[in-house]
Amino acid sequence: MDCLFCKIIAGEIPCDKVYEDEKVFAFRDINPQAPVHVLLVPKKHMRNILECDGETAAALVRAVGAVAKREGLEADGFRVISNCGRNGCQSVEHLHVHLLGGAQLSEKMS
Ligand code: DGP
Repeated sequence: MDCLFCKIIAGEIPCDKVYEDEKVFAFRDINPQAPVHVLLVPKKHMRNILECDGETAAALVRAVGAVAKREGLEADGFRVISNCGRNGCQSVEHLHVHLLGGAQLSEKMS
């Protein structure tokens, strides 16, 4: 399968990895939109949130918490986004969660 994030998880494409557990892999976004911008992806390929099972969703949420604490975002907060499909502007078809923080973010989300 020709999937960019599968290749990053497999180590075939370099990344700035920040976290890994049995189900989740996390690395810094190549085009950061905030001082902290981490992408969390399930190791198992799935296209988007519509294909996500409960176990993977739980693992992603746990990993978001772990990375947010590790990155020092606990006190001031952060934002979690998962773009889905064309209208959601999803550009990589491997489910990913953006974790953004480290500064005051815009009130606008659209
Ligand atoms: P989205 O637009 O929600 O599909 O977000 C995809 C994100 O992936 C986008 O913010 C940029 C990031 N990205 C794309 N290619 C690479 C890459 O090769 N390495 C890293 N670290 N991030 C990438």
